[in-house]
Amino acid sequence: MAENHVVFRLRSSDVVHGFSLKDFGVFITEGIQPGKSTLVTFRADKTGIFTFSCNSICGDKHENMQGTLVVKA
Ligand SMILES: [Cu+2]
Repeated sequence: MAENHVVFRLRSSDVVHGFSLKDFGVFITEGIQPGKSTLVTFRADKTGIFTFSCNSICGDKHENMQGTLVVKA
């Protein structure tokens, strides 16, 4: 397995959420169902600071559901 192969296991404890990491072409379209794990894999083939966010309308705080992924060499 290559060093830059990344696996995220995404889970929700309340409602259906989404996940988007557009810089690496990652888009969860079927939603992250509560109580289930959704695996996301991608190759972190570039370094930098990248934004990920929820791409499923999940409630009042949906717009705040984002974070940063830091990929270092
Ligand atoms: Cu959301």
